[in-house]
Amino acid sequence: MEKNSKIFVAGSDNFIGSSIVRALTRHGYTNITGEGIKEPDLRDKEAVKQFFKDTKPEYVFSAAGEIGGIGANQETPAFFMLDNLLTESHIISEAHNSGVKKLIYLASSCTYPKESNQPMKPEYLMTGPLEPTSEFYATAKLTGIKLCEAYMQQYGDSFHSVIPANPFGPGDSFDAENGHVIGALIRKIHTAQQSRSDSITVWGTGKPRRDFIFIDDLGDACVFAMENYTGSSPLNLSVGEDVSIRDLANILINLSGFQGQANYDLSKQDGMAIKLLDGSELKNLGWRPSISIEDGLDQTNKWFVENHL
Ligand code: GFB
Repeated sequence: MEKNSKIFVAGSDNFIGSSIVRALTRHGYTNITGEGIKEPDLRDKEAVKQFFKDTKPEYVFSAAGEIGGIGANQETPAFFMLDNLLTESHIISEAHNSGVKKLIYLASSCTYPKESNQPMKPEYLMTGPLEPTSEFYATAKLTGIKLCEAYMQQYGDSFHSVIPANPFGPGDSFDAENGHVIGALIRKIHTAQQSRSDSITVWGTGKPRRDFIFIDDLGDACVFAMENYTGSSPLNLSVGEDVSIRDLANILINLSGFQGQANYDLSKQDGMAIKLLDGSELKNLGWRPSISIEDGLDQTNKWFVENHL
């Protein structure tokens, strides 16, 4: 990819897509097309077709599709599944039809089986049933991985999938009901502080372990994958470290100075017991994160205080 190559980030307005746009800019790429309001309605096949015909991007990141936390995935599974199926199939097929040189498809760690061995390696995909709380979204994301492989097999297209760890950071959703755990807990802690409540509610047992990646490191890793990855199986984008939800809640409580306690709501689902991605291939290729998870959580908490309170 040259610094003036024409690049399309599908989903440039969302949490992950916007981090890819920022990373491209940091790395000196100057020719990003279809950004923000110039992006076509990705659920509309004809609009996507016309966009590719008109703009002819050379490189594409497919980061579109609705995302949400464990609660939102259970509330609106059809919405998540359909939005992701439509957007990814339109982007990937039109990227092929217009002769895109390389495409990076953003999948999700929930594509791994519920009872997967840990840390999770790409060869474990499709070796067992999915986690029920996210199986519909995960099925759409698995389809995207397989669609890239199918184009690679049938036409020799350079369409590659990446599987990110759970992203967090400034710009995330901080919705207490629909966001992912870090955004939701930061919101709950500050709401409790404001209302002088002495506790917050954390869903589930606190025992699940998750592998988190700071959003700007994820954007950077996506650009790195576009520049360096040529493999046919998905590439995990992970630092390769996990933390329990209980420890995470305690870190966030300490960061905010909240004096109350965490109560665990056992009527809420835990989801997968552990999701830890094997990050060795990314490391062997030479990628390193720029920030520790602790510093990333501190930045995220500060960003929330400055932008949402
Ligand atoms: O972040 P989260 O929704 O993602 O939840 P998943 C992670 C863990 O935190 C789960 C617990 O064990 C939750 O039960 N948790 C505790 C909370 N309190 C809260 C809270 O207030 N809000 C939330 N959201 N969680 C999602 C999938 O699963 O991961 C998506 O549903 C996607 O499809 C995403 O793949 C990356 O890792 O459990």
